[in-house]
Amino acid sequence: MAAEFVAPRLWMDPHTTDGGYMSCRKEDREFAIWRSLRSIDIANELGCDKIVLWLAREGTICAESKNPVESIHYLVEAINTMLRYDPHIKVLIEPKPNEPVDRSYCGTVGHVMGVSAATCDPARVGGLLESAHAVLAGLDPADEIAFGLAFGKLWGVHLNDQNGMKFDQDRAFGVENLRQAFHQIKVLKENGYGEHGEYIGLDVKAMRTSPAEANYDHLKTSLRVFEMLEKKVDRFDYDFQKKCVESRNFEALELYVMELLLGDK
Ligand SMILES: [Mn+2]
Repeated sequence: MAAEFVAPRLWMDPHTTDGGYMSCRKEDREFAIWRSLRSIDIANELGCDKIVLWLAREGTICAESKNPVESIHYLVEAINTMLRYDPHIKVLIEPKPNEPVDRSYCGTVGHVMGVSAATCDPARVGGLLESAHAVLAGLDPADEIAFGLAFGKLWGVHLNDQNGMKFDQDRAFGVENLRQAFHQIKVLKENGYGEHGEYIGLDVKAMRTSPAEANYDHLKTSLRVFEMLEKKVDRFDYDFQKKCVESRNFEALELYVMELLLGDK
C-alpha cells in the first residue's frame, strides 16, 4: 500500500465556500494556504511527493464577484508558496471547467500548463486529468491526456465516464463512450504512461440505486472494461493504420476501429 498523493480538500470548510486560493476574503485565502502546507506535511509523513489541487470553487457563480486576472495571480502565488515551503513537493492541478462553480478559472489541461509555466519552479507543477472533466469541457479526454504528455507533465489520471454536459457523474470507465475510453488507453500506452510509477485512478461513484453490498461493483466494472479495452489496444493493427493514413482512407480506418471494438476483428 502506498499513498499516491494528498489533497487539501478545500471545499470541505466554511472558509472555502467562495473558493480557497481565489476567495474574495484575505483570511480565507490564508486558510487555504495553511491547509495546503499542512497537506504537504501529511504527504511527507506518508512518504509521497505529490499534492493534488482540485480547484473546485476557484471561479465564480456571480461573474462580477471576482477579478479573473487577479484570481489567476493568487493561484500562481499560492502554488509558489507551496513550492518554496518544500523543495521536493510536486503540485498537480486537476482541472475542471464547472460544478460546483459556474465558471472555473482553470478548466483544462491547457490552463494547467499555463499556470505551471508562470510559477517559480515549472518542473514541479503538472496536471492530473479526469476523463469526465474533459467531457464537461467539451473536449476528448484522450487529447487532454495527450496535451499533458506532450509536455512531460501528466502525472496522474482519473479514468471514468460522463454522459454529456450534466453534473460530474463519475460513471464507471467506458460505460458511456467506449471508443473514447479505448482512445484514452491507447494514448496512455503509446506514450509509456506508468513506466515511471505513475498511477491510474478510477474516480467512479456507485450508482444511487446500488445496495450497500454492491457498493464496490462500479470499481470492478471499471477495471474489467479497462482490461478488455487494453487487449484491444494491444491488438491494434498499426500497419493497417499506416496504410489507411498514407492513402487518406479514414473511412476504412474508422470501420476497422469499430470492428475491433465490436469483436469482429
Ligand atoms: Mn468527477
